[in-house]
Amino acid sequence: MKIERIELRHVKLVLVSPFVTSMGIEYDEEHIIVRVDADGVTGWGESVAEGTPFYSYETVPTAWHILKDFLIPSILGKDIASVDEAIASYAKVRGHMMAKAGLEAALWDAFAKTRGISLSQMIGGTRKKIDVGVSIGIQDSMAGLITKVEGYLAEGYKRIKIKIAPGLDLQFVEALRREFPGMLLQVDANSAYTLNDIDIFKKMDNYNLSLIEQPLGYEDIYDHSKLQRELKTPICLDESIHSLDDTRAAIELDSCRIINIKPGRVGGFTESKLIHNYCASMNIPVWCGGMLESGIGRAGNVALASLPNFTLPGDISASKRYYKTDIVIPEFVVNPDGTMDVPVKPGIGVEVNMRELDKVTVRSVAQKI
Ligand code: OSB
Ligand code: MG
Repeated sequence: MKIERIELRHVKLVLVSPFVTSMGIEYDEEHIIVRVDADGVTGWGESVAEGTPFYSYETVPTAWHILKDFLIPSILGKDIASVDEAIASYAKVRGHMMAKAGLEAALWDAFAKTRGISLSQMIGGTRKKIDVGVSIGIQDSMAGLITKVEGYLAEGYKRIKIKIAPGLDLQFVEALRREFPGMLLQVDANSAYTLNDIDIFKKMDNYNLSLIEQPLGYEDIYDHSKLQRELKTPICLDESIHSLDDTRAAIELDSCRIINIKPGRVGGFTESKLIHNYCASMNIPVWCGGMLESGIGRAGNVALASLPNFTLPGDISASKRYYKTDIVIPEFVVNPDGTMDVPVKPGIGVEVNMRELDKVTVRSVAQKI
């Protein structure tokens, strides 16, 4: 596949409601949309680096720089036979997983379209529908949180995840458990605690949570092993896992018993699959995390979550849970039974809504041969 042109678009999408976490408050989401034109097909990807370096050190400007000055020049004009070949040509770039994942996603889409198969098929997916959950930011009031959860359960979502932060934790878990005794419930701390907070987690251990996501340091693997030892509830790592090697360290140290795979955080679908396969061999369930993606990134997450060891519902929600209008047609919807259909058309399986994409584009740059 001859790589003829690659375009980057810095997009800014306004969230339907602000998203509050231990990292701060987000009103809109800035990402980079990557477009690759090759052999008469167009591939689309989304780099989930955000406007701020609070979840990850990467930001839109750092990812833009790495894409424009290193990753794109390494493949532009080349005739590439596989995604692996593209990855090999920029392998010497260290880190910058979100930048890499955006480009890799566009290449996967282009290759799948060339072969006339869906992205799910292309990466080894086996499911036609995936189970989905929803990630709820920190709410102002308990009543407000309960109303939100009721609404999402009524829409079919199979599990609820709430964000927690010191002082905004046990009371929410306690109230939700009282109100919804049987629902699948999990919490995400985004690294807001230390081992000094162990008593909070020992108390949380009594509420039958499916998992506790990333309670400790954002690069930590060792302290999580000390915490996991004291808990029945599985710890799930998000921020700390950037590769298969991190995954192996975390599983071998028993730092977590579940892994959240975000293709953006680990450099793309290729590394995601390696992590998925390793976890399957170790009986470690995985689920697909989210970064408030537009429909382009969401399509990739849906395809990834169709792999067999994605046995827990992902942070993959309907387009309308995030944005008034998505940039793909059709938008992603949740079925009444809490599943989402895996697109069957070639590549990402949805059309890019160019009018809407133009509206949310802040700046763009294209390189061609
Ligand atoms: O920690 O999983 C996270 C969103 C942005 C950054 C980090 C996280 C999240 C979410 C939202 O939890 C998941 C989604 O619905 O996209
Ligand atoms: Mg998380």
